[in-house]
Amino acid sequence: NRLGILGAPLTVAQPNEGVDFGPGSIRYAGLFDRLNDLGLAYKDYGDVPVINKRTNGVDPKTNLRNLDHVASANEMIADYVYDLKKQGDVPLILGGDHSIAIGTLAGLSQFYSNLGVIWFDAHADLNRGETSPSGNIHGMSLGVSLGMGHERLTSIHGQEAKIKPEHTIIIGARSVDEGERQVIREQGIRVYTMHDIETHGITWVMNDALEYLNGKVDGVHLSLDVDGIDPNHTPGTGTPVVGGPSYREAHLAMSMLYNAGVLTSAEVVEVNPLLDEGNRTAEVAVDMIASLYGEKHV
Ligand code: DIR
Ligand code: MN
Ligand code: MN
Ligand code: MN
Repeated sequence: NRLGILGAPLTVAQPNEGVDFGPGSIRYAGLFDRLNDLGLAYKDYGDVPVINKRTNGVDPKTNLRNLDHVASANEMIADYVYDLKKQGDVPLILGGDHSIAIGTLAGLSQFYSNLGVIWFDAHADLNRGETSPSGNIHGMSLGVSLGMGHERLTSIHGQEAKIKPEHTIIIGARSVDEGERQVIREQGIRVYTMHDIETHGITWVMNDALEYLNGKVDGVHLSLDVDGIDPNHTPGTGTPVVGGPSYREAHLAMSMLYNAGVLTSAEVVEVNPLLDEGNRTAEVAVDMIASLYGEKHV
């Protein structure tokens, strides 16, 4: 099927300006050339016209920043993803900060009753206002999609949870808050930490993750936060965490997803060219995307 590419340039769910240029920086990093080389059909739907307005600080009642704008932007993103999917295209969403997963998964949820989610990230993004150390909604998007958090966010495209904890996998986690740990334990979310990657290798981790989802899900969505990769390779991102998977490990994870043939949608988020060295983080993002859609080096 044709790839449907959609930019979601939201930035106000985290503190750094510039992640709104993520979609453009990924396009300029050679995305279309690489897809052309793969002989892949695609359509670029352009960017969702989100409004990036910041209010002053955290709302003391909710401990959330910019809730109104994050919620209305994600409503719009959900609609656009829904329409793209309705066309029969395979969604590839370019962020934007990671809160856009709220919209992506809400839009996708109408097409799947048991969507598997692979959350490749240094963080767990399982906070809610009550547990967040920052009030930044990009650290809450996985939780919101699981039905936890402010009603303005969890109710986008329907009240019910968009995904299930037993179909949710986090890979690369190395910065997890106490409240998030509790959610992981209570909900039984599968997490492959850096420790697991080092102990067993990325090949084992990916095979184990794929086996875990096998037979239980009717689709698999990859949510790739570029801060999941070691910041030596992806310095252009707002909340880098040292000690992540190498370029090669991430690259292999992507090609294993391709080889498994299970992927039904993907998003790549948190590329911030204003924090980057040249455009290298977007270039790594494009390498990962190419690998995800079947690029081989010979
Ligand atoms: C932290 C950082 N756990 C928070 N989260 C980030 O603010 O909730 N997520 N950076 O990507
Ligand atoms: Mn994230
Ligand atoms: Mn992250
Ligand atoms: Mn490659």
